[in-house]
Amino acid sequence: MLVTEQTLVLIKPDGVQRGVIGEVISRIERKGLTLAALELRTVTTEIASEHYAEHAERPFFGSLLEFITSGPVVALVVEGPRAIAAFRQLAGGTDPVEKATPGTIRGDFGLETQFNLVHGSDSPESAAREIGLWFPSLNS
Ligand code: RTP
Ligand code: MG
Repeated sequence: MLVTEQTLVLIKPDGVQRGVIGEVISRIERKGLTLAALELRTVTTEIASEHYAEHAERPFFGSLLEFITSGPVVALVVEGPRAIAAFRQLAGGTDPVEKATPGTIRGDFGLETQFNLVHGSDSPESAAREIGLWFPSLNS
């Protein structure tokens, strides 16, 4: 049996506006992953910049923060064996056309890199940091 992992998933403002909350959660559940936390929340610029701190020097950082804070997101802690890689597989590559393949969330619903619908932690270290940031009261 593989060790259970947790990963931080966001349904970004475009995903909420597009009405795919149910679709994304359904895909997570169909994969066999479970939900350990779920909240609809409009994020502050402070939390958003901490969340995406690794991109602080990138040219798209300003527009990324503007986008992520532009409306409510759904934040989830998703759990299961290899949950981090499993959700990245469900999401597909960052660019919804060039990288994500059909059958993935981004490949099925996205057109532009910035508006790629979902976020998923990319490593155990990122997952621990992001879960602590979004759900400080959660014991994991
Ligand atoms: P995420 O962190 O949101 O799960 O996405 P990711 O790992 O697949 O991609 P990452 O390189 O971490 O980029 C974070 C988010 O920034 C936006 N982005 N825009 N305009 C651009 O060239 C560009 N590149 C990245 C996307 O929203 C991406 O998901
Ligand atoms: Mg990333």
